[in-house]
Amino acid sequence: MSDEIEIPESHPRYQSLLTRHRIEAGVEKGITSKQGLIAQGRGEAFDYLIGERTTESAEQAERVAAAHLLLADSPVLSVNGNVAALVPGEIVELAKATGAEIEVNLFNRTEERMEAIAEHLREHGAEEVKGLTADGRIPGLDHERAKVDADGIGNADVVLVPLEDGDRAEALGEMDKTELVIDLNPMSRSAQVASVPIVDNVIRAVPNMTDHARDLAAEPNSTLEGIIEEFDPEAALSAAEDAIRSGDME
Ligand code: PTJ
Repeated sequence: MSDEIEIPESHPRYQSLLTRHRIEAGVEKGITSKQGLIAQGRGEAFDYLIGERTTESAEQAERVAAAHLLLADSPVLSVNGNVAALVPGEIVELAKATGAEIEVNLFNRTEERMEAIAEHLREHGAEEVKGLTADGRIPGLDHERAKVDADGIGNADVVLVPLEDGDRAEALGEMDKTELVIDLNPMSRSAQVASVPIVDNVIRAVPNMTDHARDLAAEPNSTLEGIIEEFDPEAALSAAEDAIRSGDME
């Protein structure tokens, strides 16, 4: 199965069908777990209620997240099986725009999937992919999920964790790292513990963050710090929940 299929862009559910196809192709390639299909279905339901668009508050969170990545000493973008299937090239672009490392970090970790995802990212332009050394540990988690690279997520001050499971998001937060979480469910534990919750589809959020990073790249640190200080994660979560519950398409 190829990564892309012919869907006319005029189709009313174009994005959704393309996304589904990418996830399906990810499973076929041994990149995405079967649980990833279920996670995608849950995400789609929230996206449908949000109106399959980037809300104003998500756009703002994406700008704040870009500012965090630009200011960080050691930023890392964590990639799982869904992210690798949906936005491999876009993650590489974001890493280049912000100077971040890319690390594969899986909920259902197997060596085969780790290798397949690293290879897939390299095919999409990644020069270095971390996660395979696994010489660091996230405290308070069971063995497989806790594995990280000591000089990657282990040492990071800012980590982007798209579609994360709640336990690990919480454990990473307890390591005093600034966590940027992309999750369509504003009520998920990952979104709730994030320094910057981005309630948007990863296929829209990642390229948006890259655009913001490019836009902000020449700004002085004081401007980036100002953007970060103004951000209120509680307000962002409330705005997302309101959009979902009210069905208000703005
Ligand atoms: O590849 P692995 O082994 O690391 O596993 C990855 C999954 C996603 C299967 C694993 O982390 C998992 O089970 O996650 P959860 O607990 O199902 O959480 C996934 C969250 O991401 C849910 O809150 C979904 O609503 C949300 N989500 C799903 N698809 C998208 C999404 N958020 C943004 N964009 C999406 N496309």
